[in-house]
Amino acid sequence: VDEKAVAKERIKRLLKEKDAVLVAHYYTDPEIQALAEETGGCVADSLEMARFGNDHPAQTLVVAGVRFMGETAKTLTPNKTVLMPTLEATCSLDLGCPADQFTEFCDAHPDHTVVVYANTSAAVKARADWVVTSSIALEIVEHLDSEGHQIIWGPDRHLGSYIAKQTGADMLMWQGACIVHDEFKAKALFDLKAQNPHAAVLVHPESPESVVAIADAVGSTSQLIKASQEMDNDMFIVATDKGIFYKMEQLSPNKTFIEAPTGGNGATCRSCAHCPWMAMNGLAAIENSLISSDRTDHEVHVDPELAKQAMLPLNRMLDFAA
Ligand code: CIZ
Ligand code: SF4
Repeated sequence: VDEKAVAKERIKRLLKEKDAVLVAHYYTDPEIQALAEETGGCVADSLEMARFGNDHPAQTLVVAGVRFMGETAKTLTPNKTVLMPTLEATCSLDLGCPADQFTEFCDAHPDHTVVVYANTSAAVKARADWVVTSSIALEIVEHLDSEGHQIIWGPDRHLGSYIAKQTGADMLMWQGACIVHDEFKAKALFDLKAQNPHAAVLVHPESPESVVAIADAVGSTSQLIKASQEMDNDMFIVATDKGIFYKMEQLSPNKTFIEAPTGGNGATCRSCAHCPWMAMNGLAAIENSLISSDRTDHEVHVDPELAKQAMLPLNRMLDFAA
């Protein structure tokens, strides 16, 4: 018997029984993204995940992604039950930006407008004036800059530098990084592109500036997926989590997608183009989240006071995007 197929059938039945829908991020493993699609859920970036969960009629959301995505879902839809395959799936950006320290940083610059990336805890969002995802960060910072705001940006320093460079905005930077994107190597990428001159290089701006500099297209997950469809190249070198290949290959089955190098000469890296926390969203964990009578390892709770505060900058982003 195909154990995985059997597990998938059990999950499909459980989702129906519990009035639940599976929402998966582009960085989860291909079989999880396929399952979300087969069961009428969605595969998306963090902004679209939040919107989908909000709009979908299901009473329970199973969020296959990382902790901040579950917290955002709970913040926006407090009346729904939000489950995660594991609450231990975190993010180095979230971990590297503790709310108390970030609050101190903001308090030291009270004249600044605080813009935080979606990859943060509800407590950090609660201290912010704006939340942004990588798909809308440029437009929002451009808008704030045109109104003369000085900006505090957190937590990803590479994304922040990229936006500051593109917009010319005055930005004070928190020094966080994503352990996956931080590993892409410019020299090796340059060489790989030279060996494949017909290939286009797609880069997520959480990557180092030297890697972004080699890109033919820079953007969020959804923007890179769009670029892979619209550009004429038959090959793409992709500098973001390799989970994204599932959607790129599905949409362009005749194109070839290869990973951007994460270390020179086969050197080891901590997380070779795949987020270790996204990888925790396996079939068994999803099934457990739906059957456990004890939900302490799965159910997302956000303090209602905190949620009320975090909702303001989140809704500002959603309204701006609408
Ligand atoms: O790197 C991440 O975690 C991303 C790109 C999240 C998202 O979809 O905005
Ligand atoms: Fe965080 Fe990076 Fe993983 Fe995204 S890929 S969840 S930014 S550690």
